[in-house]
Formats: sequence, C-alpha cells, structure tokens
Amino acid sequence: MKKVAVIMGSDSDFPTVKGAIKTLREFGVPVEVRVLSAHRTPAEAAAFSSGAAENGFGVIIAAAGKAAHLAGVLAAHTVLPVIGIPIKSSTLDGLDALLSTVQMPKGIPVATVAIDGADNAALLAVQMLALSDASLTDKLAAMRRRMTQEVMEKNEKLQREVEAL
Ligand code: RP5
Repeated sequence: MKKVAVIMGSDSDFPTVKGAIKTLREFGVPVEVRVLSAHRTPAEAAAFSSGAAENGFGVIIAAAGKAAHLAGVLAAHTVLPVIGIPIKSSTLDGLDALLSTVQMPKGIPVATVAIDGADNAALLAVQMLALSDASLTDKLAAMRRRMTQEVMEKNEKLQREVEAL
C-alpha cells in the first residue's frame, strides 16, 4: 500500500495534526510525519515533495497556519494529490490559513478541508488510496455503517427525551 505523508509547518501544529495520524493508523495506512516549512525550510520542503512519489507516497497531507503556503508549495513539486489542512494558529482564527490554502491559482490544485479538519484530511486520503485498494473501501464502508448506527441511536434517545417533556 502507498504511504501517506503528513507534513506540518511547525511542531506547534502537531496537537491538531495528531488526529489525522491516528485516523490513518486506524485504517492501517502507513504514515510518515515531518515538520517542513514553506518559509523556513523551502529547499527541504521542495525536495521532499519532488521525491515523494518515487519514495512510495500516494498522498500528501499538509497542515499549516497563518500565511499557509505549505500545501501549495508541496503541490507545486509533485503530481500526487495534496490535501491541505488550514490550522487555527493566529489572531485571525485560521481564516488566513483557510484562504491561503484553498485559493490556489488554477493548474496546481490543493484539496482543502475545514480549519483544523485533520480527521477529514485523513479520511479523504484513505478514500484516495481506496481507489486501488479494496480492503480500504471495505473499512470505509464499515465506518459509514457505524456512523449511521450511532446517529440512529442518538435519534431514538432524543425521541424518548422529547416524549418525556
Ligand atoms: C506556520 O506558522 C505553521 O504551520 C504554524 O501554524 C504557524 C506558527 O508557527 P510557529 O511560529 O508556532 O512555529 O508556518
């Protein structure tokens, strides 16, 4: 199975990014994690992304805050799909990172999830890998069934509470 790279612009992003790493591991997806900054280590970030495909990666997840160029810079150096997580790490509550990540000029796409949306970034990466791995498709389907069951149980509980009003 292809690996997923989880790249963050700073170790200060790690508390948010942890969720993505845990989710990927729950699906049995091999993960490698790095701190690489588009601004502070531009050469290293470019080198990682340039070599990612030949090093066995299938998807790159890039998490960054503030003027968040990391996902776009990584995407510029590879044709692997890049998923951006805008991190809420500034006085602008992550809106700066969201706009920096999502507003990519045409030609170099970044699939941007919600501010701090680490879990969805991981799930999207699993869905991408599932295109060529049926075992991941089965695990995703099982997760969806569990979610459905949980919501139905919550609804039933709510109905009982409403009835008792
Ligand atoms: C971004 O700047 C990082 O992704 C982080 O979210 C933010 C702040 O970084 P630190 O100053 O905490 O290292 O590059």
